[in-house]
Amino acid sequence: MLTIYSDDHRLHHGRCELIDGELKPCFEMPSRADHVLKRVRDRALGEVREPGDFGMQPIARVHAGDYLEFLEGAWARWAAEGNPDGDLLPFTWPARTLRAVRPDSLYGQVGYYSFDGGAPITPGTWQAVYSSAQVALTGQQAIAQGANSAFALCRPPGHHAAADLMGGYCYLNNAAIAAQACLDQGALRVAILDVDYHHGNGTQSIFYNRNDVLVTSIHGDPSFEFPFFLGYADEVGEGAGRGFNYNLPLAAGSDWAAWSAALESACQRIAAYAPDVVLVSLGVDTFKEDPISQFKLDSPDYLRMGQRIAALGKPTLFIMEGGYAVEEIGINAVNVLEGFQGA
Ligand code: OKP
Ligand code: ZN
Repeated sequence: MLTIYSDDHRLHHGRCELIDGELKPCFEMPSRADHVLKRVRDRALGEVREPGDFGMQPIARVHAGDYLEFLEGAWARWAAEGNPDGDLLPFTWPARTLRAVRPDSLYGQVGYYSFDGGAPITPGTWQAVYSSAQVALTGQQAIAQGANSAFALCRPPGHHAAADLMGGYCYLNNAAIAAQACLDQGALRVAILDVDYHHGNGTQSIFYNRNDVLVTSIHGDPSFEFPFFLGYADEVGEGAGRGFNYNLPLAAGSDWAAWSAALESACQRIAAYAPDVVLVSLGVDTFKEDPISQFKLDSPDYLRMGQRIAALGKPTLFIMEGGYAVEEIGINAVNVLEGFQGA
């Protein structure tokens, strides 16, 4: 299987996140991608290729122009205001009773364009997230040119990013950008299977009113887990999109038995949709040792996950999302890919 990877991910390295009342080093760190790449090489999965550059156009098909302008320019504004020593992080949001106006100040705007305090902007964030999107688009191109599968080793991840919102370590929605590119190049139906432990609120929101992208997601029930405010089972899509969003929230402590039953259900929904292509938002933070998650999957389970996805029999693009048990992230992610190939 072809892997697409860019060293540019290293340009994004947030310092801290606030977790349990303490500032801790960001869980979403560069070594995550290093471990996955090393495992791809150790297992001789296939060629590792640099991304091409498809420019801003395919990104702007998904994200709002004002948001992209903000993201690209935010660090320079922060530095010009004399704050180059700390990451730019929001701390005030337009929650209920407030107005979702866009303030003039950078600090106000970073709240306006985010939904949590988990997406720091650093000097290299724009270049890293731009490259991460290009990695996904290069994987999409490989599929469009006839490959049966490809692995976009994206970092930063993307599935929490909405059309004009960052959050949950995500800035540009790599999976949504790739899905839209598939449609723009002639696909009629794209299915997204989000297996990350966290609900892909950004992906859901981007396609919520549409029936040309089926969004399915298996995740920690938002009644106890981040992102808390989206991802419930009664969110089924709206308007033309009604019936084309399928959430499978699971209880804390869910193991492979519970998880694989949800996967079976998601796969049956995807098969009924008869998509031209399947995009997998591949988070492996469902692992039992993940430091921020509460599912109980074990490394061999990821092989079975890949096998079941392969049984859909569709061209499949895997797009890296989460996974924070850094030592095992490579084993678990590549197990999915090897399970897919071996099936
Ligand atoms: C990203 B992905 C409070 C903790 C919030 C955010 C988790 C984001 C996960 N700072 N945790 O879906 O793996
Ligand atoms: Zn996650």
